Amino acid sequence: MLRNLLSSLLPTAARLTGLLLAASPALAQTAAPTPAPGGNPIIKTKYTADPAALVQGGTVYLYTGHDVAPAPQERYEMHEWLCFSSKDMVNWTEHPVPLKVSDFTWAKDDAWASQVVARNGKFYWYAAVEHATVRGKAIGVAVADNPTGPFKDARGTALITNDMTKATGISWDDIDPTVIIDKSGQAYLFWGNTACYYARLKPNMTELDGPIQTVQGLPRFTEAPWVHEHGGWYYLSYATEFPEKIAYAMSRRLDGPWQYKGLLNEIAGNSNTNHQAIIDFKGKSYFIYHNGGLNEKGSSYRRSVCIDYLNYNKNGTIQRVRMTTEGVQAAK
Ligand code: FUB
Repeated sequence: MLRNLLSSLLPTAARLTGLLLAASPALAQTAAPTPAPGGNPIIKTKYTADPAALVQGGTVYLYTGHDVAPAPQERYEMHEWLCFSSKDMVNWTEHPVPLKVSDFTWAKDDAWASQVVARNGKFYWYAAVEHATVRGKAIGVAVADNPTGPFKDARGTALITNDMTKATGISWDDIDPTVIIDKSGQAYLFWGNTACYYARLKPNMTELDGPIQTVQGLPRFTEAPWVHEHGGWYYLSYATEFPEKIAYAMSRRLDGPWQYKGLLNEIAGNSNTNHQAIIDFKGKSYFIYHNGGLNEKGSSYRRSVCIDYLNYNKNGTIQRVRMTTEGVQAAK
């Protein structure tokens, strides 16, 4: 009797829900199923670009840019950076927006590529933006007591402005910062477009400690340097040519000389940029990058972060990355 009553009511309830969803797109959005975790791209709810990752104990923090250009707009629109964390590289939790261009009062727009590094219990976020008064791109540094922020401008001025670098005549050569601290505690900032620059940082992480130099030995360097250490080698990976592939060089010292080793990753599908972060976590190595593959509107200006495995050879060289739809398995 009760079963009969329920089954006679069910079609009515389903119709009613359908009518309500059609009448209210907002309700339809709320009712949409949460995409299952796993597979590439890893973030399925918004467009993410220019990944940088930081390992802190058993947690990986992923920092990304946020593409918000509406389709079919074919130019970047990026006003803030995003932060996600995971304990297994598959299940990601999004945190409240930790840093926006407007947190740098001297900046105009363009929340381009960035990286967060930890030192002495603080977290320093180096980020590329368009400067409001000095022509061209610039690099700022924000600081927080926690990897998820909130971050605040650590200087009140840009750390790098376009008038400080002279190797190219372009106004966007001061982008894509990456920072590494060597075993002696010396921090180095690398960055660039067309020319790859580097400089030492003071222990306070917010001031240069010496001249800006240009890295030699990186053929067809476009942008997106990422410097990491593994097994006693330093690796400088970077975007090469355009549309971009990822290449890399190795050295025993951060001052070089760097020895070019070839390509790591091919063109990332329908994205003309290809921006990588490389980390070790729970015994495996990961290549984190972006493509334009989230949905039919994905493109060079609506990008999405993906993760695949990175494998080293015995002599320290790195095997080509295999970009996959399946992505990585949960790390244990
Ligand atoms: O996201 C804007 C720019 O596109 C980045 O700074 C570059 O690395 C490229 O990914």
